[in-house]
Amino acid sequence: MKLLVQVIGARGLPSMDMNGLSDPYVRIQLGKQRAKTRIVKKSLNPLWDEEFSFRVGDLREELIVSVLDEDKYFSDDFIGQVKLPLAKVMDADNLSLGTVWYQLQPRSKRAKNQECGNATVHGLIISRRSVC
Ligand SMILES: [Ca+2]
Ligand SMILES: [Ca+2]
Repeated sequence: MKLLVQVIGARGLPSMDMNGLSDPYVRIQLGKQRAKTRIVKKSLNPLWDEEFSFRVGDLREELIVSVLDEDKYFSDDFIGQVKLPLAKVMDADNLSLGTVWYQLQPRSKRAKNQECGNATVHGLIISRRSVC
C-alpha cells in the first residue's frame, strides 16, 4: 500500500532569521522513510506544492511532517510539526483526508495534548492525501 502526501504550502510562519523572514522547507518522515521539499527562500507563506509517496508497512506508525528554516551557517531552525497517525487516514472516507490546513505544533511531547496551551506555532501547512 502506498500513502500519497501532498505538501502544498504554509502561511503565517514565524520568522527564524535576522531579516524577519525564514527559508522554510518541509521534512516528512514515516518510520525510516524520509523526504524533503525544496527550500523556499525568504518567505513566511511558502508554496511548495510537492507530492511524495511512502510505502505503508505498519499502520501504527505516524506521519511526521516538520517545517524547518534552512540556515547556511547554523543548524536549521525547527519551526513546527504535525503528526498524523496512519490510522486516521485508514478511517477516513475514501482513504483520503482531503486537503486540509493543519496547525503546526511545537516539538515538545508534552504540548501534544494541551489543546489550550499557547505554545502552538503560528503557522500551518499542508495537506495530505490518500492511499492505495
Ligand atoms: Ca534561522
Ligand atoms: Ca534561514
